[in-house]
Amino acid sequence: MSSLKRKPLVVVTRRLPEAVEARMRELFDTRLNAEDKPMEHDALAAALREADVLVPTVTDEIDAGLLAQAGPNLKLIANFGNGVDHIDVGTALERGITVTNTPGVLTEDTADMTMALILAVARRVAEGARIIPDDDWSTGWSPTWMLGRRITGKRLGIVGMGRIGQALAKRAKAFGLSIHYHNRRRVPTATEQSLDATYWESLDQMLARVDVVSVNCPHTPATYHLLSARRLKLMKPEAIVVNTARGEVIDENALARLIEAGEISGAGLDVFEQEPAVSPRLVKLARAGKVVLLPHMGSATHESRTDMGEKVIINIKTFMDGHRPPDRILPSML
Ligand code: 8YV
Repeated sequence: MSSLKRKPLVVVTRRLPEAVEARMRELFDTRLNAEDKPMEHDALAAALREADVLVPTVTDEIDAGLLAQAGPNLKLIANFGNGVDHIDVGTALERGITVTNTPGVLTEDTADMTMALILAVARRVAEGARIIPDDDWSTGWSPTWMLGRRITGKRLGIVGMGRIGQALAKRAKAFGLSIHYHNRRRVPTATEQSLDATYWESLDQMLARVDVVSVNCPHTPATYHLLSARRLKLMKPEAIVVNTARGEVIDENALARLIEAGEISGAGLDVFEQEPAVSPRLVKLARAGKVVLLPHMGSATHESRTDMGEKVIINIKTFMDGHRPPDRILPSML
């Protein structure tokens, strides 16, 4: 787009790290959300009507109805976050609105959290961590108490071998897990070799053979309930599932049902189908020590969140200077 004479009006829907907000205020006519309350539908509509640039997060549902209310100035939605499934990107693009995201900078932290969930479920870390504060350790140590499962020597099946999937594979390999993966496209041979990774064209066949399944693919129409009830039933009863991607990729009800029935051993979930609402069945399973539930914390480090903000700024600045922003979402990615 051609450069504006005035500073662009940038509306940020949630509070961002201080350094990011300060820099945005220097560069743009920035409207911040000091209270950090999620913006209601009407407030979002008003922002879309006025702004040159909107900076939303995963907590803002930017659907076709809202986009229809966008004003003529809105030319860029610079999402703070990698996943853009909360934005109707197709409609935005049709209306001439560019959409960008923040890939790459949260890869390592999200992979760390995935590994943490695998360990937490297999070794009962969350359950164990509650025992001393709850004053429940009166009987002391016992040879047969709080036994979990060894992860070394087990098979990990990664669903989605993008940046985060590969970063997880590196970590898991160091923990002695063998790496298996399913992806739309097979990754280059050199990548497979460096990770000792086995490709499974058939997700069904991989699910039946691994001990840990990790979801690391984006949520798109093609991945909605990819782990359906039918597929989850293929898993071994001693296997566990972890998800740090998007809740919608797993049929959450089916997962809860299978864990309740002892047909899947447990799960570690950082994301949910109806965030911030979490199914009471999952909460009950968490209380029973069968699942570990985290409130969408995969990229929650000071470093990731600052770097994500930096990416948002670079995307806005390059766009406003009349160049293609580095992290555009292209129709082929949807
Ligand atoms: C972010 C995420 O915290 O980047 C993503 O896709 O899921 C999270 O790591 C969130 O999306 C920020 O909007």
